[in-house]
Order: sequence, then structure tokens, then C-alpha cells
Amino acid sequence: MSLLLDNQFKELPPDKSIDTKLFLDTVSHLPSFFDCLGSKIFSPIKSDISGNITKIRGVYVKDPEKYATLKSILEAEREEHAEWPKAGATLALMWLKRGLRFIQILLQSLADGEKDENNPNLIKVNVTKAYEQALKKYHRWMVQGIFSAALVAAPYRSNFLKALSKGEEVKEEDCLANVRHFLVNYTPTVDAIYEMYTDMNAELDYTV
Ligand code: EIS
Repeated sequence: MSLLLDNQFKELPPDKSIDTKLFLDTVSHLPSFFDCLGSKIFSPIKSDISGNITKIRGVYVKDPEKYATLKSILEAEREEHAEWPKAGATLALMWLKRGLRFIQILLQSLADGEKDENNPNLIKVNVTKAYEQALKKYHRWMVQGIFSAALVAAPYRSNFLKALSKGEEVKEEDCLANVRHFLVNYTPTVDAIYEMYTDMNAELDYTV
């Protein structure tokens, strides 16, 4: 069984609203994936993402009906917090979506066969592309340093693809087909979250 295929995102409805419970149930499988990357350097990244998910879930469980969609959370918090959008689940999702975008760009780049021809079993080009497009502009030099350390610890392409398939002996082409299949609903979901932040004027560009 493929790790990715086990946790497929659902197709978005025409209004592109995202069901909070389904979203949380799907993204909560992501943190455990860091365990198969095999280095402690990934721990702060794992706990950041887990923290975001816990924060959003904490708001959702207070009133599942009121917070049925991600948009309803942003709308409610806009009324409740003077410092919105730098508050509550709105802030947690703002950061989580950047991690999700990172994963999307990384997987898309692998699926597209982008490679360093001199080092075809490294994923540094793919990871760097994802970092530059999704995260770098929000990071000052200290956090960029964590990225550099993580890059050194990045797994080999073959091991990474195996980890995506829970370590099973899956042929590279089959694994890439799984990745492409996963991206079919994943990419529009991440896009929809970005669109919502733009439409609601909830995006911030401060650095950490
Ligand atoms: C936010 O963190 C909190 O998330 C948010 C709130 O506290 C807010 C306050 O301003 O801060 O400081 C964090 C930032 N989060 C801001 C940085 C953490 C370490 C990031 C290191 C970046 C390394 C890049 C990744 C390299 C990975 C190499 C992978 C090789 C395979 C399949 C791999 C998936 C990797 C996914 C990476 C996602 C990184 C996400 C980082 C987000 C970030 O920059 S709140 O908390 O509101 O919930 O309380």
C-alpha cells in the first residue's frame, strides 16, 4: 500500500470549500512521514507542522458545525481577534499551507523527472526548488540554516520514493504514478487555500 494513496485528498466541490474535518484527517498523516526520513534534523519541521494541525483542530472541535469549512474558521476569527490574521487557526493554516506547498512542489518536481544529471539519485534540486518557491522568503538566515542542514540530510531519491510507498519494493515508475495520482486532488486543495488567503486579505509576509 502506498503511504500517499492511503491518504488521498478528496475532490473539491465546485465552490472549492474545504471540509475542515476531512482536511484535518488527511493532513494529520503527514507528520508521521518524517519518521521514515531517518534524521533528527527533521524534528523541528515535524513539530511545527504538527503544532499547526493541533491548533486548527483545537478550534474545530470547539464547534464542529460553526467551523465546518476552513473558510468559516477564517471568517469567525476575523470577527473575534483584533490582531487577525496573525492569530488562532488562521495563523496556523497560513504556515501549514506553506509546508503543504513545499511538499506539492517537491512531489511535482519528482513526478516531472527533474534531476541533477550528474547526481541522479539526489533530490537536492527538487528540494531546493520547493524551498525557494514556498518558504525561503519567509525565513531569515537562522531558519535558512536549518534548511541547509536538512538539505544535507535529505534522503536519496530511491529511498525517498520507497518511503513514500512505506518501504515496499515498488518500482520507481509505479511510485511516480502514485505521486501523480496523489497530486490530482492535493494541488487544487493547496491552491484553494492560497486563493482563500488572497481573497480574504489574510496573507502576511513577515519573516521568522
Ligand atoms: C510558525 O512557524 C508556526 O508554525 C506558527 C506560529 O508560531 C508562527 C509565529 O510566527 O510561526 O519558525 C518556523 C516557521 N515555520 C514559522 C520554522 C520551522 C523550521 C523550518 C525549517 C525549514 C526547513 C525546510 C524544509 C526542508 C525539508 C527537506 C526535506 C527533504 C525530504 C516530504 C518532506 C516534507 C517537508 C515539509 C517541510 C515543511 C516546512 C514547514 C516550515 C514552516 C515554517 O517555516 S501556530 O504556529 O500558529 O500553529 O501556533
